Amino acid sequence: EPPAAMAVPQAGDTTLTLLRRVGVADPESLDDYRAHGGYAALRRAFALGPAGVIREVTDSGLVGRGGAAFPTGRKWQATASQPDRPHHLVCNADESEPGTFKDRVIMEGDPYALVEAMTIAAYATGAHKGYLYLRGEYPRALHRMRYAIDRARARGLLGDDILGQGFAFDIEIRRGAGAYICGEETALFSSIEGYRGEPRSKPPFPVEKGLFGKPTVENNVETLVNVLPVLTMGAPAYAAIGTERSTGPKLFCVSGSVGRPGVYEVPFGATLGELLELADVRDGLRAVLLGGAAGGFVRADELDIPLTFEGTREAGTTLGSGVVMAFDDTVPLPRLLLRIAQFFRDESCGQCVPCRVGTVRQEEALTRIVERTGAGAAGDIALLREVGSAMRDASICGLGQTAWNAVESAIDRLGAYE
Ligand code: L3W
Ligand code: SF4
Repeated sequence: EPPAAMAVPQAGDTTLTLLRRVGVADPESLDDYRAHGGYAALRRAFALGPAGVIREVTDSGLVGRGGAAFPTGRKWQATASQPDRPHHLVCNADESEPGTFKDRVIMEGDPYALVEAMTIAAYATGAHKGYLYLRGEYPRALHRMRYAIDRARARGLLGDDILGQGFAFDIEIRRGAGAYICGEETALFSSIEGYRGEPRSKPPFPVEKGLFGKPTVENNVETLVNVLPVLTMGAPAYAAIGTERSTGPKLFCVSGSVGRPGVYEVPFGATLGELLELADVRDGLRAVLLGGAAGGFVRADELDIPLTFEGTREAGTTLGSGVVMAFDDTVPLPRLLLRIAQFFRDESCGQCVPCRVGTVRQEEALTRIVERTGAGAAGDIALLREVGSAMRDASICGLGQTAWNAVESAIDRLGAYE
């Protein structure tokens, strides 16, 4: 059994939308991909024309799945309308948020879907070159994507005249080298351009000045593959899935104290508790980390939170990129928080002071609490709040802005040091 299928406990469920081919179709066979509905979306895209595709994506309500939920149609329209040429397409496959492994499952289990989706995004936004920035620690995904791109090219589905429609597009893979920060969209551009992976200030946004200073659409893997059902079902049918403000299906990466960890597909609006039931949550659940290291903890008595962007925001937490990490009461919370802080200190690019210094101060304070070497937890918690708010307010990019989220939520919602 291929590992991708093992990571998808729902594999074979014919009601799935995004995961329906994973573990079912042979990920190396283009014929199998087509036999399971592949390339119907691209044909519809050519029939609609670029403006028609953007209209359909806008009407579907699709928003970015990397965590920030920016409307995909608006991003595509903003790039398509730039007079500056050339336009570029970048697929952010540098999946590195702790607890996130959904993009990996797509690339390993349904690689042609990403090739087709990138082709549609390029067609809609006027790009002829696409970069797939792939996390360096994903050798199987690299192999599968490289193979799929080569096969698609050999069959006229990439190259100078795709499906005889006169549209030229090709994909180049670039591998990350292990830095979490290169998943930040502008650091990723710097990395491709051959510079250090350091984020740039926004605006200008990538849609205007992105890769090599040119208008660029950058989307996450999961965002792109959602365009396939948008086009095959049509925008109204797609928008009917989920809730009014969070439309479509969503992938969640469930791990920790559960019997069946893996990637799950549920419509937006399912509750946290329903998702954890699917994953066979164990007794003694104490807390759930939502949204990854950059997200926040919720308590075991808050499982009725609806998994939507608006529902998690109202509950004072975040959906992020879809991480659901369950912790039972055997997990030593202070050590877990220290581990998260070490991650951010390690991964800070060091470019701006609040994050470079703040992540070190945060780790030091959490170490003193764990090792009981300070003057008492209360003083260190006060220091953590001060450092945390400086990082949140004054950091250049999301890493520094969110580096204190998990610790803050553990103190305020879980009473981590009481
Ligand atoms: C045009 C405007 N474009 C914003 C674009 C912007 C970007 C997107 C979102 O991610 C998330 C965080 C965590 N005109 C625009 C515009 N845009 N205004 O919209 O932008 P932004 O800046 O809100 O967020 P971001 O920095 O792209 C922050 C999550 O990322 N995170 C980690 C994620 C990890 C993964 C993974 O491992 N797969 O996704 C860490 O913070 O949830 O919400 O494209 O250009 N006026
Ligand atoms: Fe680098 Fe941190 Fe500043 Fe982001 S917030 S630019 S990771 S130092």
